[in-house]
Parts: sequence; structure tokens; C-alpha cells
Amino acid sequence: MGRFRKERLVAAVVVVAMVVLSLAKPSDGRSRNRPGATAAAHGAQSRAAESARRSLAASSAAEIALAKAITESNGKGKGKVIVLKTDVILTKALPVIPYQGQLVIRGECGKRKCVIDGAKKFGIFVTYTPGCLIKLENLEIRQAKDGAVSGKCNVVIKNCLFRANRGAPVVALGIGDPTFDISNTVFIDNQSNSSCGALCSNSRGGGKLQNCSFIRNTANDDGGAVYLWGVGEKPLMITNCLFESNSALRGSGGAMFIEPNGIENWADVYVMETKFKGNQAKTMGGAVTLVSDLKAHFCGGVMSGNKALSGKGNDLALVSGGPLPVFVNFCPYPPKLSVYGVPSIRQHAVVDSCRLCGGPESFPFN
Ligand SMILES: *[C@@H]1O[C@H](CO)[C@@H](O)[C@H](O)[C@H]1NC(C)=O
Ligand SMILES: *[C@@H]1O[C@H](CO)[C@@H](O)[C@H](O)[C@H]1NC(C)=O
Ligand SMILES: CC(=O)N[C@H]1CO[C@H](CO)[C@@H](O)[C@@H]1O
Repeated sequence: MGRFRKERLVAAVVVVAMVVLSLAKPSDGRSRNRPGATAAAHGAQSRAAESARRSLAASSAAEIALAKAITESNGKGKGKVIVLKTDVILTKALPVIPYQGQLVIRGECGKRKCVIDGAKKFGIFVTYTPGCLIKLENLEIRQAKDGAVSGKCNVVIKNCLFRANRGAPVVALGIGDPTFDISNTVFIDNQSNSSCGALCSNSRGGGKLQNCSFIRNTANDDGGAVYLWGVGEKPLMITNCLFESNSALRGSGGAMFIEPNGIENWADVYVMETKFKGNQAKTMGGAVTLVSDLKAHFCGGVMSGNKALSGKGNDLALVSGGPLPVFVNFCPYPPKLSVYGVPSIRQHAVVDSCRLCGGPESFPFN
């Protein structure tokens, strides 16, 4: 492709195993001042223009290098580490992550997170094939249109911030076995036209959310922040997270909606030391909706101020998807929750037990 040849002409530094994108060396802004310019304001103005020009140039070089690194990331086990040292505002879509692409993108922008900005026009990391890995660290990913990370790659996200992404779920995993492992990450003010304002997984691969916050995410349909459809034999672990003020505008599960996708084994979901505050759903399950066949374990944590506009389960809705009930245990004791059951709460098994909070290893169900 001609585009790649053109990209090669640009001085983007791409090393086989590591790409370092550093800020272009600042040129001397003052030399551009017209001689005799009197007002200090004039100098400030020109310095501001110069700095804007420089960050645009840096963003453009980084964008080109990022695109090139994605294209070259193919090769199972090889791995490609991209160290980003400047913000990138996309001016066109990045290439699709190739089959078996292994991509690690790490921000190094001092104390703050490096920004990758979709400019309200572009999605960011997209893949259509399984077998790939995408790992993101120390990044702020914002203003993606119709999804920031989507496809069938295994996803590892650490110390990131996802903000003001709109149109589709921010992180969406497709059908198959991709796994997600997301820690110390914040999803705030994101919006999806359909389900899952922040994270959507149709995978049976299992996943982990640790030390994450989901704040003011909105979905038009079910699962204001998180929607998990593909829960399979592999457990889902949510530990030490906060879900606050998320909403399912027309659906169920203001913060979270979980429905296994019809496999033989019951799926286990562990929700440990996690807070659900002020989430809202239209139909039911102001905080969480769980559909059978599911065993959910709420251990520690708090639910408060959640609301289902219908009044059906301000905190929790349990729905029989077939003949099977939903199993839920609370530890240390059932808090005073507003729980609604379909077809009736008596169909479901809600118990008070800490014995079942030991995590997947010590949990002998099946
Ligand atoms: C979401 O809605 C916006 C505005 O109507 C539209 O531009 C966008 O393409 C939609 N995205 C999806 C994934 O449907
Ligand atoms: C989550 O936070 C706790 C305490 O704040 C910390 O000990 C733990 O290492 C964190 N987990 C991860 C995966 O970073
Ligand atoms: C910056 C931005 O787009 N924020 C939006 C995030 O989503 C919420 C809920 O839909 C909107 O209210 C914000 O305007």
C-alpha cells in the first residue's frame, strides 16, 4: 500500500521490539518573533501558537508510528511494546489489529496518563480475529466514536482512564474465548446507543475487574456500565470496584446486567468488596440484573441509593431465563436490599452464607 511507503518516509522511530515515541525536540520559538515586537502579549501569543504547532506535530508523528506498530504487531508470542510519550489525537482510523497481533501500549507521560483521543470521529483499537492480545497501560482513552477497544483479542488494561467515549460500548469483547483483565482503571461519562455503557463481553473466557470505577456511564438498553452475556465455565471476578450513577435508560441493570449464554455449567460471578451507589434502570434491577443459570456471590460491599423506575428491584433483579433459578449468596448477611424476582422471588435461591465467598479455587460447585 502506498500509504505505508509514505509513512516510512516520516521519521517515526520503530524498533523491532520497542517503539519509542518521544516529543519532537522543541525548536526555538522565539526566533520566529518579528523583530521589534513590543507587547509581551505578542510573545506569549506566538509561544502559545508555537507550542500548539509542536504538540500537533508530535501527535501526528505518534499517530503514524502507532499505526505502523499495529500493522507490524502480527506474530504470535513476539509481542510489540509501544511506549507512547505524547498525546495522540487521531486524524484517521488506526489500522485493524492483525490476526495474532500482540500489542502492548504503554503511556509514559510523566505523572499524567498519555491521551489517545478519537476526536469524536474514530474508533480506536479494533480487531475482527481471535488470537490476539492487546494490553494498555497508563493511558487516557477518550472521545472514541463507536468503541475504544473492540473485537476478539484478550484484553489487559491497567491504570487507564476511559472518558467521554460515545456510541458503542467502550470495551467490547466478541463471541469466543477472549478474556479480560482490567485493573486500577476508571470508566467515566461514556455512553452507548445500545447495551453496556462501558464494558461488554460476549465471551466465555472469564474475566477480572479489580480496583475499577464505573461512574456516570449510560446505555440506552441493558447494563448501564457492564453487560456480560457470555459468562461460561470460567468465573467472573469483580473485586474492590465502584459502580456509581450509571444508568440503563430503557433497560434493566443500571450498573450491571449478567446473563450466561446457555451452556451446561452454571456460571459463577464473584462480586467482592464492591460498591453500587445511585445507579438507575428503567425496567428492573436498579443496580444489578442477574439471569439464570448463574451463581452470584456478593461478599462484603455496599448497595445504596439505587433505583428501578418501575419499582421492581431497586437494587437487584433475578430473572429466570428458563426453568432454572438464579442462586445468590450474600456475606456477611443479606443487607436490606430491594430485590425483585421473575417470575417470582420464591423461584430463586437467595441465601446468607460466607462459606461461598472463598473465590473460585475453594468453591466446589458444578
Ligand atoms: C450511535 O448514535 C450516533 C448518533 O445518532 C451515531 O452517529 C452512531 O453511529 C451510533 N453508533 C452506533 C454504534 O450505532
Ligand atoms: C488493588 O488495590 C489494592 C489496595 O488498594 C492493592 O493492594 C492491589 O494490589 C490492587 N490490585 C491490583 C491488581 O493492582
Ligand atoms: C463528554 C461526553 O460526551 N459526556 C457524555 C457522556 O455520557 C453522558 C451520559 O450519556 C452524557 O451526559 C455526557 O454528556
